[in-house]
Amino acid sequence: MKKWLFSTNHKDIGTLYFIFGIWSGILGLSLSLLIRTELSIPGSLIGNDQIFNSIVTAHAFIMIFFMVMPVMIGGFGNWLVPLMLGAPDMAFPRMNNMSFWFLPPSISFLIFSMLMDSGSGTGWTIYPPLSANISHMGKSVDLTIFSLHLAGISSILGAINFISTIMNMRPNFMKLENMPLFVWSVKITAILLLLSLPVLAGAITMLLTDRNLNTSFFDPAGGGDPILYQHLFWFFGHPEVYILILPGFGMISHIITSESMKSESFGSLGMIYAMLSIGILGFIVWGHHMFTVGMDVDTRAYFTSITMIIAIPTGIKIFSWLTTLSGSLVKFTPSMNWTLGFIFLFTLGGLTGIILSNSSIDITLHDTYYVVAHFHYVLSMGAVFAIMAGFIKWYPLFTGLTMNNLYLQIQFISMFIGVNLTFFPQHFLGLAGMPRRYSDYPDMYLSWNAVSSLGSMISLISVIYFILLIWESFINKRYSLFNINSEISIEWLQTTPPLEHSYNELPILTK
Ligand code: HAS
Ligand code: CU
Repeated sequence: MKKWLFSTNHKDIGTLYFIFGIWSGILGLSLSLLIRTELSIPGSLIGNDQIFNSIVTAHAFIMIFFMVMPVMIGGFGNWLVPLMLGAPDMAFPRMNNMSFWFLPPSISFLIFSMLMDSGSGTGWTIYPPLSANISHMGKSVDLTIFSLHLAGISSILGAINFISTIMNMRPNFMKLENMPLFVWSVKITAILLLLSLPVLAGAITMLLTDRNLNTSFFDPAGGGDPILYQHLFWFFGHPEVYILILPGFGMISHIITSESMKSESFGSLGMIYAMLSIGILGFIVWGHHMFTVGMDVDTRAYFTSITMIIAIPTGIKIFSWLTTLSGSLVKFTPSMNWTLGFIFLFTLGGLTGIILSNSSIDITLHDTYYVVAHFHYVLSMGAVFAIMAGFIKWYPLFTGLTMNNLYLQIQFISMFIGVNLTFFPQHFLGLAGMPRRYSDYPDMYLSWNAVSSLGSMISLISVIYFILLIWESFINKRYSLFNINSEISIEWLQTTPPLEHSYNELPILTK
């Protein structure tokens, strides 16, 4: 057995998370292409709506829990937080390894749930009564629930580890307001995880007992209420969307500051308060996902207003990034391309969020492709662009190698075109009333769906190209001269555990 699989070293574990996240990302991407192929023209390709819905469900779960979260928090968090703090490792190194190893069984359960019985065609929200026995008999939904339990345990352990590390392993001279913004972003993310995941765990456990032990928490026939599930789910679900983006915010701050050759981000204290406000407000806006359940008008007014307030701290972040950039000579390096793309497209996605937060507008837009367009702008072009920016920026640190800049430029342009072609037309489809989670549509929606599916093919080619670029950097062995701290070499990946190198040995230079 390879020793590094059970390593307690934060960099090894970070690398494990990256490998896992890339693997899941490819799986999630494959599922998305099945979705886009089914929807490329009217009529049926897969020939079964339940299978289509299972694919949509698995796509969402895999991208959220097994791609974005492991890469951002597990990969970047593990690699960078101890280094930025000057700490020797995470506070609980063995628990860190355990956090990782909860994920492979968890994703296995999810994949089995897709393959067994008739699959979980519930959507990632698993709303009862659709997810109850009456509509989903068999074991699929139970397996999905177990999968979430395991992923949840993994994240809670990780969150405890990050909070402990950041609070206890800082050097004495590093005051909280001087702590790097990425470390702040991970700390706030970890607190969000710690407070929101147990609520999800409670909700899905109640669903599990409703399904298997004859309870009726969500079943009106026994005095329960399906709306209760929605409240519990979204009390987790909304903080979750900020969990997916906050570490990205942190990375973007570092990249902008370093690429514009400044010593500090504009208004770093303001950035900290902005992230804190986003984190706190994120817990009290969940009702904007439930405007159509029949809320009274005062509650709708409350959720609309409080949701809109989040635009203020988010605007503070956007404008602070732009101010940091201002006055510097902007060089279009690959990680800068992704960063500028992030700022532009995340803002676009944020603005459609503000439109959706109007309860009366949301009554017509809820469950349409407008919502799908909104969240893919903030996720596929927000979270994923931040991941790409960070991955390229710190690639020499992670691997000791450099990627080819020209190829990366081509890859950025093709991906930028691909994702925009995929998701921009979905605004029009949504405004025209096309509902989400259906495998077929009337002919009037054909043109924009065809464009969207074409875009997804371009993104696919671009992602394959990116994987080839990683491979290319490995076979051409372009060792990085700039990152003397990087301990990983190809030889290390094959044999030597990293702790045997010391910082002074410069293993990558002496090869
Ligand atoms: Fe969202 C649904 C509202 C941010 C992810 N969101 C989703 C779903 C996901 C998701 C995954 O209120 C679907 C869940 C599902 O499966 O059903 N979202 C917002 C708002 C923000 C927001 C107000 N979302 C995110 C982020 C995500 C994410 C970040 C993940 C990374 N979202 C909604 C609503 C729904 C929703 C409704 C439910 C829809 C439905 O019917 O189901 C904000 O955090 C965005 C703030 C950012 C900006 C841009 C930068 C700010 C500037 C300052 C000036 C702007 C001003 C606004 C003053 C606003 C530049 C002016 C307004 C104009 C229109 C011009
Ligand atoms: Cu929300």
